[in-house]
Amino acid sequence: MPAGLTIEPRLITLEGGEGAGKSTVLAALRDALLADGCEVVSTREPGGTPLAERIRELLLDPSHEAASPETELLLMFASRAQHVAERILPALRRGAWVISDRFTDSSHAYQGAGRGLDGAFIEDLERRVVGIEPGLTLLLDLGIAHGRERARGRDLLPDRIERERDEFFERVRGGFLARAAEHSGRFRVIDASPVASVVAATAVSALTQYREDMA
Ligand code: Z5A
Repeated sequence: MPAGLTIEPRLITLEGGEGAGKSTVLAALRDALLADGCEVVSTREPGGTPLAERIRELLLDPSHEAASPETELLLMFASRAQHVAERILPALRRGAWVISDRFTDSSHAYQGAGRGLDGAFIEDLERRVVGIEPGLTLLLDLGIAHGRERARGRDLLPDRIERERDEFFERVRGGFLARAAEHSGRFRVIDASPVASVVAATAVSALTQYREDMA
C-alpha cells in the first residue's frame, strides 16, 4: 500500500476494461450483501454524486476538442474527490458497504499505463485528494476484442474514451494486471470470459471468502 492511504475494509471496487461485466457483477455482489442484512451503497466512477456526474459528462463527451492527458487525469480526480467526500466516506462511517464500479486503479490503468502519465504523480494525487483505498478489488479481466463485442451488443454510441484504438486498451489491460500483481493483497483477478452467471458466482465467492477472512 502506498504510504498515506487508509484501507477501508468495507469499500469494494470493480475494475476492468470496457464490456468486462462490472455492472453485471456489481448487482450480484450487492444482492449477496443485502441478503445478509448489510446496508449497501452501489456507485460508479467517474460520477456518483450530482457534481461528479456533471464532470463525467465532460469527460466522456466526444464533441469537444481532445482533452490533454493531464486534463483527463485531473477531471477524474476532481470527480473522485467529490465522490469520496460526499458519498463514500459518509456511507462507510455509518457502517455501510460501498461497491464502486471503478475507482483509483482505473486512473493508474487508463491515464497512467494508457496515456503514459507518471505513476508517482498519480500516487501523489491519490494521497492528497483520495486518502483511502479499497479492502477488496475485483479485476474482471477480458480480451479487448471480446469486451468490444459485448459493448457493441448494448447498441450505445461509443463515448470519447471508448473511441481509442486497441493498442491503448492493450496498455490499459496490462496496467490493470500490473496493479493486481503489485497489490496482490487486495486484488482478485477474475476471468471475465465465461457466461455472466459464472463470472458473477466467482465474484460472489471471492467476496464471501474476503468476509470470512475479515471475521
Ligand atoms: N475512466 C478512466 O479513464 N479513468 C478513471 O479514473 C475512471 C474511468 C474512473 C467510463 O467508465 C470510462 O471512464 C471508461 C474508463 C474511464 N472508459 N472506457 N473504456 P465506465 O465504467 O462507465 O465504462 P465502461 O467500462 O466502458 O463500462 P461498460 O462497457 O458498461 O463495462 P462493464 O460495466 O464492465 O460491462 P456491463 O455493462 O456489465 O456489460 C456490458 C455488456 O456485456 C452488457 O450488455 C452485458 O449484458 C453484457 N455482459 C456482461 N457480462 C457478460 C458475460 N459474462 N457474458 C456475456 N455478456 C456479458
